[in-house]
Amino acid sequence: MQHRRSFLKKSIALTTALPIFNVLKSFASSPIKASKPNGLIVSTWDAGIRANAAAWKIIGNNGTALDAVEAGVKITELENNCCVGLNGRPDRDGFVTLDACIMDDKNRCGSVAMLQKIKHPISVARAVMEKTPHVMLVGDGAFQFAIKNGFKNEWKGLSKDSKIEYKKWLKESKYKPIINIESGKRNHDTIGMIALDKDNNMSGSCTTSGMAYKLHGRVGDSPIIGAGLFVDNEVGAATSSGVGEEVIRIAGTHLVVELMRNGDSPYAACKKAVERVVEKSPNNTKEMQVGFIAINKKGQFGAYALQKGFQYAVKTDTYEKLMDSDYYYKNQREE
Ligand code: SD4
Repeated sequence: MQHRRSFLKKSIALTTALPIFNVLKSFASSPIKASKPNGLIVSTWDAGIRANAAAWKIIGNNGTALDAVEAGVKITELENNCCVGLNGRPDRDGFVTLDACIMDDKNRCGSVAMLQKIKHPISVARAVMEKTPHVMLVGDGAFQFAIKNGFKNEWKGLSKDSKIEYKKWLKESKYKPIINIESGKRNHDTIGMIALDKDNNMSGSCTTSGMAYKLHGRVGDSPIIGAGLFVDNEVGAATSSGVGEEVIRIAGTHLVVELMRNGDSPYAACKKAVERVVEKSPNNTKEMQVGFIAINKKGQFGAYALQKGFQYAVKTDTYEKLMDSDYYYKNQREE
């Protein structure tokens, strides 16, 4: 596994090799004047670096964005430090329940929610898309479908780290999502990835164990097309991370794509979607994180979040970098 510091060194080296990127502030959107990249992958959080590398093996070899976004996030579904798959944190009753979805350039989409015991929910979501007339399967139905389609029950109980964290949590049993989920050495519990391949087609994927210690049965934004992920091959693609309820409320990624359709850059569209969260939420948005990332058909990318700390990983044929997203609550977080 690549250490973040060594990656950052590498990205500085890459930035130096590409003068046009030197003028970028780390949270800026992609450069308007840069020529269109020959393939582009953007994904949420620092785990995105490793996921992008796996996805690039496909796009770099003229593969499809669809294959790339599945292969990329499968890497994250196996990691222990990212809490996305079966190593993730449980709900309040001790069950690890997984949500995932995928969408391609032909408006096809597939999704699973509250799926248990399966290592690669993203691949089950793809099977829903490709093998059924439906978009979404949930719970035991999703599990039975997975088993019938060759997936294995690979549940071996809570991971060592999840067990320790869960025991600690049980002492107070308070549901209080932590901004950027920076608890201990394991952080985040979601990866969203959006990609443009060399044939100029886009796809996206999103997979998560959901908010830690949620109510049993709770489903977040990540498996919901138009909330956690949306792709329109004529326009662009977007995915989200953070408190899913806030993203669902505004149909977040559909909003981002529609804003891009109306002429906004990926950065501007993500920013407006975050502002919409603040405007519409009945909750205190100062106490939570929501972040969006987006790409468009011109190969530009952008991101915006409620709070400091939202990161996203970008990969093209000549460029790779972990970016700090711009964010809404500047004064509040910097005080
Ligand atoms: C959810 N959006 O289940 C996910 C959680 C997340 O980083 O993104 N965590 O609401």
